[in-house]
Amino acid sequence: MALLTPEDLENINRQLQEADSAVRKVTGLDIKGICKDFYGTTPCCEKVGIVPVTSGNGIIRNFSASLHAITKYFGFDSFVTDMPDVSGYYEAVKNGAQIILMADDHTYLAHNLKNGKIANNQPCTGIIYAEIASRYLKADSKDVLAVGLGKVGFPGVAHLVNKGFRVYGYDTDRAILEKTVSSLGIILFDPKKPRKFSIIFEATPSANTIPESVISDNCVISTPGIPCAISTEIQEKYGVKLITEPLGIGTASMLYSVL
Ligand code: NAI
Ligand code: PYL
Ligand code: MG
Repeated sequence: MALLTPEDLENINRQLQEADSAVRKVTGLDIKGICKDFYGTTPCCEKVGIVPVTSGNGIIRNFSASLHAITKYFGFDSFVTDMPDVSGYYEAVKNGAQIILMADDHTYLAHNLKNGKIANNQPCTGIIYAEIASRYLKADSKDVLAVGLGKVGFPGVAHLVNKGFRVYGYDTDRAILEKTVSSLGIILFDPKKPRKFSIIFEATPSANTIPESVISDNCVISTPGIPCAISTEIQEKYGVKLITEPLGIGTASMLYSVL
């Protein structure tokens, strides 16, 4: 998994507020409203224990503090444990956590100890960014371009197909592209035969993956991918409504999915 850097997470509250404002402009709802409507759940004083994990590449500076700020932004009572790992897990439970948030280098989970529900950040992120894109109020059709069909992108594309959207998919990995086309019945997008889209969903670890040839004026690009799929210049040139944020939207999706 591509790992976040402390720099990705700086000013997380400002990044969340900007993303929330963009989501409201695109869909008419804020992130909370989307999650509540999509999952049919509402937080009700669940206490969230955030447990730092030292395995693999170790603790990422700003990661736990960002989760603390994110959970508070979405109205949860939360705390970061003093200890990491097993001791931290024990501390979280002993201090009344109902939901555990913790991540190693491969899996970031939310586990509700009361109802047993558990969520993985990758599908939860792909699905919520796809859901936001699918609610674009000014979309000119139900055609979507999806770039990046991996652990985040594939669940998001599956969600769009289930919602009746016509997905044109692209991935630089030919095997992944062909597997997705055959398993989800999406249309293989050929970059040599571009066309414009008003809805674009991107989930890759590469920069500048969306060519100008597919960007229509005032389109929405919903992308959890880090670094960003388009440059600021392109965003301004086409008036792109960009939905992107490094951790909070995906975390909200996880939390609402385990309530
Ligand atoms: P992955 O490696 O499973 O999938 C990425 C896919 O993108 C691969 O299939 C790869 O072949 C494809 N790809 C790479 N460069 C490409 C290009 N230039 N054009 C087209 N396809 C390209 O990675 P995963 O786990 O799906 O994560 C994707 C991105 O989302 C990563 O940058 C990750 O850091 C980020 N992420 C962001 C989150 C958020 O909340 N903002 C949450 C989780 C992941
Ligand atoms: C969940 C993020 C989104 C993108 N990449 C994922 C990532 O960076 N995962 C690693 C998270 C490691 C956290 C570390 C800590 O500080 O507890 N174990
Ligand atoms: Mg996010």
